[in-house]
Amino acid sequence: MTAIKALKGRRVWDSRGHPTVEVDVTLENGIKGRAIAPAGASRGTREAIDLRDGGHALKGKGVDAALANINGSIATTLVGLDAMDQMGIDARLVDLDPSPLKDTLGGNATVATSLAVLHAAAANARKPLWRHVADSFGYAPSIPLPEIQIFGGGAHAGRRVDIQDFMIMVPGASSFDEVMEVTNEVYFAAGDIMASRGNLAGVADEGGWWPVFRSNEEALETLVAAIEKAGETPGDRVVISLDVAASEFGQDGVYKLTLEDRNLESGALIDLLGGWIDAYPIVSIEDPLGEDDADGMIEFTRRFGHQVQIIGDDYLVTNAGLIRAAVEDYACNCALIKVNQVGTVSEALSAYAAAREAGWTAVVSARSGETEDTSISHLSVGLGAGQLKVGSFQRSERMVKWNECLRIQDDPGSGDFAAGEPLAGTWWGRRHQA
Ligand code: 2PG
Ligand code: MG
Repeated sequence: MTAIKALKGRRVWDSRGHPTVEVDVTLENGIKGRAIAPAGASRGTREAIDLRDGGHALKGKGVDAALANINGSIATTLVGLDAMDQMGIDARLVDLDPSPLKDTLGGNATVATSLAVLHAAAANARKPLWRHVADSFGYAPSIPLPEIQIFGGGAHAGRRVDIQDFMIMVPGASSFDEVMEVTNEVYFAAGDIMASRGNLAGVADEGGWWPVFRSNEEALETLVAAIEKAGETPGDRVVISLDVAASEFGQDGVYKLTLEDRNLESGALIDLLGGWIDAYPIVSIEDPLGEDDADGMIEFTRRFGHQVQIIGDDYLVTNAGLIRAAVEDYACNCALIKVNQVGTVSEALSAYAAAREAGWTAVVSARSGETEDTSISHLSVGLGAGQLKVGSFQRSERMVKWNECLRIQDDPGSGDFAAGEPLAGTWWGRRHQA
């Protein structure tokens, strides 16, 4: 037993310049752990809330109430408890705020606390975080296959295109370094193409190029051109992954494509995405339909689940119960894991376990509002999750997480690079790994 001696929350600032909360945990022996809460922009309605102060100051995003909870009831409850008992710590946080969305304490307060305790416990065990996670929760570590954004969109780019993330994956790479190298080539090739067409307009929230396109499909065409310009054959070593984030532009089974000025019913959106799967080397699609469109998700997965990875983000919100229901329905075949969606490490681990028990793949993911915190790089390695999504290939709150993976892979025992293994169940896996 190593007791928590003190817990302190402070206000720091995220990659969008908004306030967020950081927690320092100090153990009785002086060892410390620290974590920062990230923040989403395209948030599921069933995810833990970020407690914000509202009002005019700081665009309503002040975190005084969340900090008061950390420095008040959370500190009072956790001081004296064993930091090595993550499940016990998280259970106390849940006791303190049993509301489904953590609207009393705030998911931002609980996630920073829970992760800071995990960091302190790892330091106390004299282990890097990834190894502490692997050892404590019984997983075999591996270096993840990244999903890296080339163009932003949706809520991360002033809704300039409807689709939120146009990403690449490099499952044909033989190392994480090779993924970084290929991504650099494709990312800058995409920028060069946009510059030459006179439509380069900066970067979006996660560092991907700001999308000046006339249609969603023009983004896909440009992405294919960028892969080719980088000297690659699309669909070979490099493939495409999309986060449609459909809840952002659809409700009650009707989807409004603003850029193309048309409304699509669920079935028509499924057909449109299916056409893209046929025409482009797409291997993974996240939230193809809205969080309220279970029938659409089930139909989409029935039609395309044997070809592509179908990720639930807003649809599952890192919630073990929702994942089990979606497994039952076959409404997707992969879970996105964002600790702050559910609010504690233990609950995120339950969600991860539920996905794995079903034979699903999983992607550990950042939020669009991020910081220098690298916890998720360690979680993806320590859980052997196989995949990691942190945004693009620019801006330090993104690069710090890719760079951390490069450091972790030099640690003995951090496992092999997952490469294309997580995509074994897709068309890519069947073509390349037979
Ligand atoms: C997502 C995330 C990250 P946000 O939808 O997967 O891209 O976005 O953090 O805004 O929810
Ligand atoms: Mg998403």
